[in-house]
Amino acid sequence: MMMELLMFIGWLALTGGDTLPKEGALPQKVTYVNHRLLAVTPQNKEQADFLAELENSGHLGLDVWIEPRVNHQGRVRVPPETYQRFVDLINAAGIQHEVKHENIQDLLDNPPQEKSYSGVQHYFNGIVDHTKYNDLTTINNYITGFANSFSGVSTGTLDHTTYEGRSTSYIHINNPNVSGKKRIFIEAGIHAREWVSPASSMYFVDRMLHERSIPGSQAEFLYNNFEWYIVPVTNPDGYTYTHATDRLWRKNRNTCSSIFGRGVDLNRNWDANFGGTGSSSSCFSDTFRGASVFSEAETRNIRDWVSSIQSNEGPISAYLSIHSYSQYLLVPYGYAENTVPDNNAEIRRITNLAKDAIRNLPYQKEYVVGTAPEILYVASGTSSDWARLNANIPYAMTYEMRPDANANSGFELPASEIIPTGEDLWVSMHAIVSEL
Ligand code: 0X9
Ligand code: ZN
Repeated sequence: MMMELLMFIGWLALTGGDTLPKEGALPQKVTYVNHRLLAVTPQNKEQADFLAELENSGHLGLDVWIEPRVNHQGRVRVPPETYQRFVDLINAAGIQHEVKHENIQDLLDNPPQEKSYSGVQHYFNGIVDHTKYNDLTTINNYITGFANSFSGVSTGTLDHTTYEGRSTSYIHINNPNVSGKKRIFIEAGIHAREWVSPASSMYFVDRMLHERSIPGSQAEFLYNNFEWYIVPVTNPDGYTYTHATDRLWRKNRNTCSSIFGRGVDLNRNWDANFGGTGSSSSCFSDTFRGASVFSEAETRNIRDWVSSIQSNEGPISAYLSIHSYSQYLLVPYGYAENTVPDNNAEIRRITNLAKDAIRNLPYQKEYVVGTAPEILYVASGTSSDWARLNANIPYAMTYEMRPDANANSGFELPASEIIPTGEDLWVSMHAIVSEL
């Protein structure tokens, strides 16, 4: 309680209370004027632990975009109010830093432009406008549009409505002329600010449906040999909030028992070492795990759909959770170091083929393969761990899409990179399912 009180006071100091909606007024947009993006590089375990402590305490309002690891540059957003304090603390601890952005609001107002990908064939032919980040209503309309325009597609909404009363749309693609297909589950948009996740999964669906009639195409192969279960926006409240109010919001919008704290990290709420390392019990934290396992409508939605598919239709062969950013392909498990499933070797073999497929595109992007503790951090209660551990799905993996971990644009990936990132997803998914 003392900790929560301290965090609350810290939070008031940071926001000045100005993000609270005034009665009768629309909530103001959260701004990031003079928030800096710092590259921070710990050189030993003590320094890395010190940074993690500063982050987890919540006192300085730090927002970690890339976790600082020993001899690896992390990326941390620091509010102006706590900047000097933070710099003093890390200087005293001997930790190096470099300012990468002086004013993150500038980055959000003027998203970076793409370098030109001349000579590369982009996919523009479908229903969806892939040249911008569409809002929830537009995405949901596209999803309904798929079912209206194509045979073998059914769409609908999942059972549980969210805290703010929204429904969650799904897409089920099932070629009625082929039986015995393997089942693939794609969960995207569980983290609100990771906009390229819903966008690249919509590209994937659009491309499969529009190219499946081309004889010998990859789309034809994907449609004829697999049954697809796809949730493009798993966190509709959070996604809406990032469009309307706060571009950098990560969690859902549930309230907590503590005053003013808001939001559960939906990728800490699953039954996979729930409550363990790499998740927080404080609602003020960006990794708040929630009051109890599966406390949230959004995680129950996926759990219940997966279990109804597995009991009524048959086993699911692969579960893919799509995030951004840092260009990682994270194999199980994330909840502890040196802990892998019995088919670890097979999962890694397949995932390395996915990595190669992405590198062989004209963009030649490098994605790093490993478990979360190996290349990122320990994270308990995540969806893909649950899929492998608890739902017994043989192949489970978490994608971190573009940009790479050193990019200073972070979640503001230029919209012109939606299609290239969608192609990363397309070729890697093709490589994965071909091996199942
Ligand atoms: O922390 C997370 O939830 C993921 N990273 S993100 O920057 N998109 O928030 C990583 C989750 C890793 N989980 C597993 N490998 N299971
Ligand atoms: Zn994420």
